[in-house]
Amino acid sequence: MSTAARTNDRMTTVRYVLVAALVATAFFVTYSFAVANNGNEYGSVTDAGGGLGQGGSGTGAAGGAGCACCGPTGSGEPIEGETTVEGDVQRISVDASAGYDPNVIRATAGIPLEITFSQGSGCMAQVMSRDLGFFEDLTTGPKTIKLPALEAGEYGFSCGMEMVFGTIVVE
Ligand SMILES: [Cu+2]
Repeated sequence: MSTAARTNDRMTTVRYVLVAALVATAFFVTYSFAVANNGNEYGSVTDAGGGLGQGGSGTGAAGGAGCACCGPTGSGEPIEGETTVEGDVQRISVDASAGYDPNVIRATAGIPLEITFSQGSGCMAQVMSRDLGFFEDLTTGPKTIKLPALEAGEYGFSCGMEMVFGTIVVE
């Protein structure tokens, strides 16, 4: 091999090494970007969880944990309760500290209904009903939901994330 050829060889090797280094760098930078972006995406998902939190709870993680600890009353085992008619209104109190107690509210048709939900947190931070059109935050204390006289039927309610349910049976 001549000196010139050997130099050429070395140049080629150097070129390969440079290209390899460039490729590696490019790959690494892309990878870092991807990881960073992924991080952001997870951030957004968490934010969305917080947003849903208006339908759920403050943070997604806490909400999930809260729901898991809603306990046996959260599993839907029926606990019946009956309203008390006082004058021209019927009332009932529901303990929303760990699932709903009662979770089956028996009410009378044709009499306005007031349901007082106790303070709730985590999974039980909000109470809502699509059937009756209410959504209340229970984190600051008990809330009384005033409903008009209802027709006979079954009306559902649930926690803000719709994981723990209750029923109002109007007869
Ligand atoms: Cu919930």
